Amino acid sequence: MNGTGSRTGDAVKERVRPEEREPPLYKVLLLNDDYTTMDFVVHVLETVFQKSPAEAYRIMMHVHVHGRGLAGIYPWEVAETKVETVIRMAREAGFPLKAVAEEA
Ligand code: TYC
Repeated sequence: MNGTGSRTGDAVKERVRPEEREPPLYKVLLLNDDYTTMDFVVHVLETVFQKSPAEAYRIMMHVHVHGRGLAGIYPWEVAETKVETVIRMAREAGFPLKAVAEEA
């Protein structure tokens, strides 16, 4: 054995398979309600989810019409933190806005 075989074996075991190394992703969804103002939802989408004003308005209207809508897709810890941030901001502002994370 000249060593080539064992190197090849290692190369196979350590083959790069990006799709198997990605963390699972989670959708953060905003839910509609009758009390949270449209302006507040747009503000949340701009500040927590880094949406442009036009995109934030579009997502907010989608949630308003369809009941729920996608704010972003993130690894679990980021998604969970964004859900907590949305709910904290909403409660501090006196709104019942809800956000949930679900597997993408
Ligand atoms: N339905 C709310 C209203 O008419 C607006 C709204 C949009 C609330 C999206 C929540 O996630 C939401 N004021």
